[in-house]
Amino acid sequence: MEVDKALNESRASDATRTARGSGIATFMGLPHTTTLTGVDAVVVGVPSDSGGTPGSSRGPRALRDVSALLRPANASQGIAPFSILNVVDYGDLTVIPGSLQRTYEEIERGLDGILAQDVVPLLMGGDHSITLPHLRAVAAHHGPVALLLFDAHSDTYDVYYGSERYNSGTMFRRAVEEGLVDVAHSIMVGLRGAVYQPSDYDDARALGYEVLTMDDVVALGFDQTVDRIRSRVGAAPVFLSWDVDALDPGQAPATGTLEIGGFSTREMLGVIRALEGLAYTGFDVVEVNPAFDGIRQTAAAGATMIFEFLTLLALRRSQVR
Ligand SMILES: [Mn+2]
Repeated sequence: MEVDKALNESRASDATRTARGSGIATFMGLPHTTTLTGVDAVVVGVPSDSGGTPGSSRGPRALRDVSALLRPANASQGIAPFSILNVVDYGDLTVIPGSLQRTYEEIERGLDGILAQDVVPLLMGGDHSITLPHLRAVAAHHGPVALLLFDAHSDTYDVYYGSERYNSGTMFRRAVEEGLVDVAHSIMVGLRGAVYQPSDYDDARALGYEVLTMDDVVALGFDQTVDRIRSRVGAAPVFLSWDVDALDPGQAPATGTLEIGGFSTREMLGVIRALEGLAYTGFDVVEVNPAFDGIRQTAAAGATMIFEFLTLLALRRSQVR
């Protein structure tokens, strides 16, 4: 469908035309609407911390606020994503503080309406537990998807506190049990830090995931890391989940779990940009916790990732057309 790309681009944030940071804080100044005719992708907030780290519910507002610093074109990738894609800020999905199950129902319902119109959702969390209903909604429309996870943690534990099956540490086990992910094409990247048992990563592998710990990434180098990801995912529809704790806490300190020895922002940009051409069906950026974000560097990293993900979508769209 032809859309008025020039109009869309002119409405994205551009400080040569409108003072930076002026107006209501939508993501990158994109129009806020829930009318999706002609829309290719939406940025949507999920201000929930009912599944994990208190304070991450403030993530969407922080990401929108700092996104005023982003300019609309990507020189590294040689593309102006908003000249290819019609993107809007959909606002926030409904969440029910204290009720993760009702929050999940709302997220699934909200995303179903978006996906039914062939629109790619980019979610701003929120704690990482929101990824399970996101995967449910995406799998309902696309079938099981390859999970591409950047995270310090596998989040494949079975239960916490004896019987708690749904939280920000279990969703990638639940996703396998529910048949939401195509594990044969799924890969987890950047795992590190102290674990509960030495065999924790083997538990993730036993579920079928390929696991590249941060030690593996360093041993392989970034080019080979990208090769491993690309060969694992292949042509499968892919869901990219990006926990900000994949970054080193020295550069992204505002998150619930500080695991030293992570990706630098520079390294992460290189890896993400090299992952163009994959068949992306959904993205999320989770676990930004603004209360700890001294100079907004963590939110800036998260917002920039959303921009890079939009760029990946635009590149893919320009290749497929
Ligand atoms: Mn994590």
